[in-house]
Amino acid sequence: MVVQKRFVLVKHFDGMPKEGDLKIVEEKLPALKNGEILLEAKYLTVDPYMRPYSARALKEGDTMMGEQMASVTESKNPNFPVGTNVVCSPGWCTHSISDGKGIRKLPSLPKGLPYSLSLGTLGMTGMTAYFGVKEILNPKAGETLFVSGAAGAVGAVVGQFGKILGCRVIGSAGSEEKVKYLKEIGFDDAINYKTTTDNLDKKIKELCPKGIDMYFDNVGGVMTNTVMMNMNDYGRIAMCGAISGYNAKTQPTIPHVPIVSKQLKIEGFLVWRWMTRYPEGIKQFSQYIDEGKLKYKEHVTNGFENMFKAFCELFTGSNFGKAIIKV
Ligand code: NAP
Ligand code: FER
Repeated sequence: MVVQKRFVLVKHFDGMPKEGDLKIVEEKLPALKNGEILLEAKYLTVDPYMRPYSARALKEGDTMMGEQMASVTESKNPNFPVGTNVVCSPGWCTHSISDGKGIRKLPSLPKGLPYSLSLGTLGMTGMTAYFGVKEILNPKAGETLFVSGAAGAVGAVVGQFGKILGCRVIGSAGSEEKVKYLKEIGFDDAINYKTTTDNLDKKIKELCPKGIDMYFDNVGGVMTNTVMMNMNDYGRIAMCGAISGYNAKTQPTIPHVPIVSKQLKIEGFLVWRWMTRYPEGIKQFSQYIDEGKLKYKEHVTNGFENMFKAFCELFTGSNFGKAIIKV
């Protein structure tokens, strides 16, 4: 008999997620029926989308949603023998029972790369960078790309991919340590937005002397308004996320003037649009990692019980790299 631990939404988030919004529930799982498998989580992921998405997709009492990398520990389904490694979405739980539908089998990864990468650079966040850059921005060599949230799971990959494609890449992030890291992984320059408040516009102009052709937006808010003011005519914006507003009670207004006067093209997107094309992006990024062209950084929290703490850290910038929970 296996005991499942899971995080349940006690109360919808109001402002910053806080203690008491979630609780851990323990429950014995039933014996497997024919066609079913028992999955044991090895790595789980916390992602910013869980904050806005929970508001519209979950009821109080539901299990928090999300992906995990898991192994099959018992099987009554010949397609998933014991030991099969998978990515699945049973939510924030240690064990789950599945009939195998909607589960992605993982190939063995080269050169001892951690399986947690299937939740990051070789998973949802990496594919956000891959398809967001390739399909929405479609960069040309020599163009200037600005990335906000640049030291995060998506942003760091966007910037490195932009460099591989021959762009000038400038990022913004929330600490000196993150700025230093961005330059180490190949960004041409980076801005610490927490210390560049009054002179953000001046700093952007200094680092982007030819203006900004493409903006990959992860944060929204003041950063986005200021970047928009510095875009070239017909600039393209991939609107990926707006974490600065996820806990806010009111939403900022759209800066109409630069959008109209610079004739910007803004496209929002969800990575799930390209779910069936993940193998293409994973193949390309695995190759870049193998060639040393793409670096990855993970922020690993040990212990399932600490998952909510890891989630809250996303909104203070305490994570430095893809936030992963190792069970
Ligand atoms: P992440 O960047 O690894 O972690 C979140 C980071 O956001 C923090 O480390 C923090 O970095 C920054 N942040 C937090 N509050 C902020 C604020 N008020 N202003 C500016 N920055 C703030 O997370 P991620 O997984 O890569 O996600 C980044 C963005 O992409 C999010 O907006 C997310 O919703 C979006 N996303 C969209 C899709 C899609 O399909 N459209 C898929 C995945 C992710 P600092 O230290 O730099 O502040
Ligand atoms: C994200 C922010 C919001 C994201 C998804 C959403 C996949 C929204 C999804 C929805 O409402 O369907 O970072 O990443």
